[in-house]
Amino acid sequence: MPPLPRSIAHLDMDAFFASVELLRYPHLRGQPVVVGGRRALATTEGQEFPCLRDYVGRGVITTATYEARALGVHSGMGLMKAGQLAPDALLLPADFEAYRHYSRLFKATVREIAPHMEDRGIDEIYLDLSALNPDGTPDGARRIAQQLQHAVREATGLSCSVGVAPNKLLAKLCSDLDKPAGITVVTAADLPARIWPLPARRINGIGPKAAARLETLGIASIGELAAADPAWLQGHFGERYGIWLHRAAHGDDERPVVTESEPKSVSRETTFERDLHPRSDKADLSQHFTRLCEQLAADLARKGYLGKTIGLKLRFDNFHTVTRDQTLATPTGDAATIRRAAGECARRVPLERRIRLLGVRVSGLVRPGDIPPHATHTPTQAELFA
Ligand code: TTP
Ligand code: MG
Ligand code: MG
Repeated sequence: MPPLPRSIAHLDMDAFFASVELLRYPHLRGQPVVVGGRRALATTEGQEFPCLRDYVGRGVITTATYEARALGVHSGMGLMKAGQLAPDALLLPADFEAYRHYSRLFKATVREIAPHMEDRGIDEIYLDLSALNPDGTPDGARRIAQQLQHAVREATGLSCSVGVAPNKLLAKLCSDLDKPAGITVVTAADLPARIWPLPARRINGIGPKAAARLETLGIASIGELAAADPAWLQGHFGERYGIWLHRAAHGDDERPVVTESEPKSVSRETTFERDLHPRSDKADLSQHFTRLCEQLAADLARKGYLGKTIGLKLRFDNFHTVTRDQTLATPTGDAATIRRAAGECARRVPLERRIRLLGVRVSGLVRPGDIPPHATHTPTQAELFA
């Protein structure tokens, strides 16, 4: 008998940073509010909060309430541009301390109901509900999702949206379909009717550039992607990404929900605004490369790790991706050491095409205290019995 399909949920908080701000300023509920900018703005006399129309600068929107989104503004949009669309929207500065507090709180609440949880960032998690919903019925999944939403609201005052599906890929896509405060449950049988009509870019892993490239090839919907010949996709997008696209469109994803909180690696990657040429854009590339290593070293320091294996990832303009790695004699957290090792990895890659993505990864992680001070030193008998 084949195993029952898994019941995987993706839970994502609604307009997270803005919703946390509304807990503090409940009288702003129902109004367009955006979070963004570097620092608090001065308010005009008589105003409690600054309005977008008063903003001058290059800041961008971090997030916006659904009332503000209805006016056309969204995360990533310049605040001045947003000010033209929603001049009366209120602008609040970000308070990451508060967001981290509510992030921990909602995750602890969910974990009490569904302990098989994977942390995916400040406002989202995956859950494996298979044990809680042993028959795998959509009704059972919906009941658990409702219970989760209720518990999160009780504990935090915040709303979230939940998608439940046979795997992570579909669950993530579904949690976004009925925001805010939505619950979307799909089974494999629902794929043609509910998933295939959606635009391909809804799939997590198909970014704006890949979506644009698909569109020029005549593929706009997930269904059209599913119908495309996998070999043809591989021809256009490289062997690995091509087959991944084919499988994703068929709702195929076996990745487990990983509960362990200890990371296996720490990585940073960046997709360039325009594809960079390994020779004519060498200086630019090198600068990005160094910055990536510095950010990675800062991530390691913040998380409290050193790592022994330095990995490099390059994706070319034809979407072909290569990785190389190098293992050092001793674990490091040093930006220059990481940069040097990753640079050596780069020399092992034939660089003949423009580069669209550059990534650096450090794995083989250890806590600094776990490294014996003289890892290579073997004590002598005399030392052992001293
Ligand atoms: P998201 O879950 O992407 O967005 P959201 O929670 O604000 O809204 P939605 O209801 O659509 O889920 O991101 C979570 C938080 O991460 C968001 O509140 C602010 C922050 N964020 C950024 O800092 N920059 C960004 O570009 C995005 C998209 C989010
Ligand atoms: Mg969210
Ligand atoms: Mg999110």
